[in-house]
Amino acid sequence: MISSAKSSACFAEAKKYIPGGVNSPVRAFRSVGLDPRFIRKGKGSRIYDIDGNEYIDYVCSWGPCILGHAYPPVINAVKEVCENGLTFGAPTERETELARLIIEAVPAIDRVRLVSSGTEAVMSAIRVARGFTKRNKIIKFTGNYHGHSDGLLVKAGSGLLTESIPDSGGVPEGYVAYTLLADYNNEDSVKALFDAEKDDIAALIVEPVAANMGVVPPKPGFLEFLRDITEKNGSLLIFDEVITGFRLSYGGAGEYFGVKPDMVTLGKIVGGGMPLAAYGGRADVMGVIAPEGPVYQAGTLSGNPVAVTAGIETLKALKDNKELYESIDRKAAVLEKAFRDSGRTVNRVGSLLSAFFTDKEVTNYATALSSDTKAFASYFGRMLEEGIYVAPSQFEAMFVSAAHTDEDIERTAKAIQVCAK
Ligand code: KE4
Repeated sequence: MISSAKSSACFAEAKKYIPGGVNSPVRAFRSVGLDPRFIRKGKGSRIYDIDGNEYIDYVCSWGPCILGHAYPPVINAVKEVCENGLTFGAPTERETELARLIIEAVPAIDRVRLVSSGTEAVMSAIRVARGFTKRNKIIKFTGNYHGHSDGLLVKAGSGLLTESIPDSGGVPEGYVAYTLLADYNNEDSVKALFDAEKDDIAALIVEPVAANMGVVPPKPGFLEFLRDITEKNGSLLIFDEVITGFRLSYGGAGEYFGVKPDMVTLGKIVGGGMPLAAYGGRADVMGVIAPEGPVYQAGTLSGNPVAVTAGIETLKALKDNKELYESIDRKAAVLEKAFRDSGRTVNRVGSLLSAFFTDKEVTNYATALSSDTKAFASYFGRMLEEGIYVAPSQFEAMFVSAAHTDEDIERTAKAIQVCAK
């Protein structure tokens, strides 16, 4: 048994001051029945907790750390830019540089706004879609998670699934009246909503690869179907690429699948581990945003120079080393095979994967929910004992980074074959 005495003591102390002892629910390890590990440091593929334990990390801060922890070019650039001050609330040249990098990388983005979190990016994109179309309703999919803005906390994934609170408290009925629910990979469920509401659907938002009910790939043709039905009905298609952006390829899921949405939300990797996210899309759609147009969105730290610097250095590293995508995909395939050889259901797209403790093929919310979360909790605990840190939830993804070595992958595959049976 590896010691977690210091983490447990810190967790008890934290709970005196912070609800649940954490600043984001899924970190609390509640669904796996353990005390969370308090992390002291990360370097490359490793994280180290305050009890001195070392782990191979596949959470990667829920996706941002595609280059591994403390990637030197990012750290050095951030250190340097901090010397000039942290924030001005005024435009800086670096914001334009990052905006240009994003627009060059993501086919669907003609113009982009920088914000501070994925939640803020999605909330803003939804408002822009409503402002542009002058329609009210939004379609989302059960099990998709788009951050914690009120209107989207309806049958959402990620921590809401993990904690079995699919509809958050504190959200008045009226706030979700315009949120319509469809079933992922189920074209008929989408058609039915358009048949019933077509003249008032502003947008359909989708995780092009669902990763908040565990990883659930779009079935062949599903994204093309969504592109077609939204276009036919004058609604906007929004790809929530907070996870898939710069992850599936340098151009994200849009490039990976060859489907061009009207808007894209980005987070995680785009900020290189700092609080930075973005939303963008067609020039005409983005033209409604204040001060050019009537749709308001603002932020004290939007485009913060330090966060923007981390984002620029991260995207430059990815842009100059695109072969890393093939490498991390190949490494993830080794883990996928280890899970399959252990009898697990596995979904993988690129370097994103999830193993499920169910005999069903996991293609949507209902089949994801058929997973045995107690069996997952036992697997999680055994992996932690092996020094492998995966997400403390059946309904999250495993992320492979460029820092994971072949030895890391081999050791992890061996641990999977012991722990995931
Ligand atoms: P943030 O507000 O957490 O930066 O991003 C919200 C968000 C939006 N869209 C997608 C597809 C997302 O996955 C997320 C956030 N992802 C979760 C993990 N699956 C963040 C982890 C957490 O909540 O602590």
